[in-house]
Amino acid sequence: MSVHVTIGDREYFRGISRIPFEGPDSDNVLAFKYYDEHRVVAGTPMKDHFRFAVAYWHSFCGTGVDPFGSPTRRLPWSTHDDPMTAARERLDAAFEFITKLGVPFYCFHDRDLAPEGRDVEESEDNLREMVERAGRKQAASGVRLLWGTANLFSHPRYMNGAATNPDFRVVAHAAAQVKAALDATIELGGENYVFWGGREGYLSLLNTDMKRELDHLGTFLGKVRDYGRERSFEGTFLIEPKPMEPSKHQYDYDVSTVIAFLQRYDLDRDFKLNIENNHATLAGHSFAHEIRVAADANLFGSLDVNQGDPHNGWDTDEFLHNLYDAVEIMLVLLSVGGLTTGGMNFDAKLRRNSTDLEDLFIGHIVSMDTLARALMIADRILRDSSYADLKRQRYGSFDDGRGAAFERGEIGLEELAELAAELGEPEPISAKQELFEGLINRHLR
Ligand code: XUL
Ligand code: CO
Repeated sequence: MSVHVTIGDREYFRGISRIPFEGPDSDNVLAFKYYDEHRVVAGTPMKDHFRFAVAYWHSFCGTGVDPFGSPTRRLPWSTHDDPMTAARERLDAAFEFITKLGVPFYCFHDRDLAPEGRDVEESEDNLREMVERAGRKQAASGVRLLWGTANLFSHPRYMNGAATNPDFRVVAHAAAQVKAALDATIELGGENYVFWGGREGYLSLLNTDMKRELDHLGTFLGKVRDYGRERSFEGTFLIEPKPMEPSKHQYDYDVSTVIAFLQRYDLDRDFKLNIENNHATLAGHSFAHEIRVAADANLFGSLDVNQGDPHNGWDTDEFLHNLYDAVEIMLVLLSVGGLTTGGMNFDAKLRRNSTDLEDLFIGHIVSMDTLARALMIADRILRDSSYADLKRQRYGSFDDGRGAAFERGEIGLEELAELAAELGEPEPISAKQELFEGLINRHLR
């Protein structure tokens, strides 16, 4: 990737240049210790294993504001009162950051890139101008768009939902916004288009016709798919599950719920899953579990990499730094064949009291190094240890004979029942969980 890009008149991250790879012994906080984009692991360069993407919203719009307090971070690219001037400066800062970090992709909501106007027309004009500028930045830098999405949750009109809103006029507004955001994604060569159902859910069943709302969502997504395919969008449509927040009960609760929804509304040929770690843990699952569920249904698409805090129950969107979790994720990813059109988007934000500009680099570097190190560990576990064999052996009784016939669906219930008597009481076979856990720990270096 070329580092020589036009970054506007101003340099926002002064004193920081392209982040180098210096290896595990480096003490330089602004260098990669494990992420070496060209290093080949399991036959693929690291860069292609991860397809890392910077999240526009947290990284360039996040001020540290929370329900209890004002912004803590002054963003030098967001000082202008005119929202379009601020948007142009934000784009300069974003491309300066992304190229200095050296990641291949970015992701945005329409409203991160361009401010909402007074009406639909002005909003679309704003977005068109910013898309045109972003296109020039992409061409100059080689940075690509992993996915675009529409913010259908911030504006008060969406307080009762967007595509699931009981008011048809709001559904039409949501359609206008999705159409413009999908046009923008197509224009910028986006490889995917994401739906996170921000307020698609409900607060009280007393005033909610759930069946009707879900039918509307199914119809809406089908129409978006038809529009995109007619305009030769070949990328993947993705749904990002989350169990709660901001709605009490979100319709896209978890991966299994979304799979059933996609199948029910005949969307499973065009839509896949964008899975986020902190959303998985809020649903009571692990990230690895959710990836596996999606992959087993051939519906695994992309990842929002972050992590929650194990001691509380909301979406803290921390930069992923838990090496043990990362190893589990990479074990699953390697065994399901990795990412295709998807990538790893850092849907993560700095803590409110991390206020230096360099912290944004440090958060990303730590996460990229964690995942890169986990990739090498997972690769070693799969290649040099008994892990895969031990797991396979647990199912050995289905490899031949009548177990294999059962797997092929050739043994009916009566015959199965007769076999129980014939085979006698089975000797217990240990699941060896502690052995598996120890085996993973031995390779954590
Ligand atoms: C919210 C969330 C979103 C989506 C995109 O929890 O994860 O940022 O990733 O709308
Ligand atoms: Co997300």
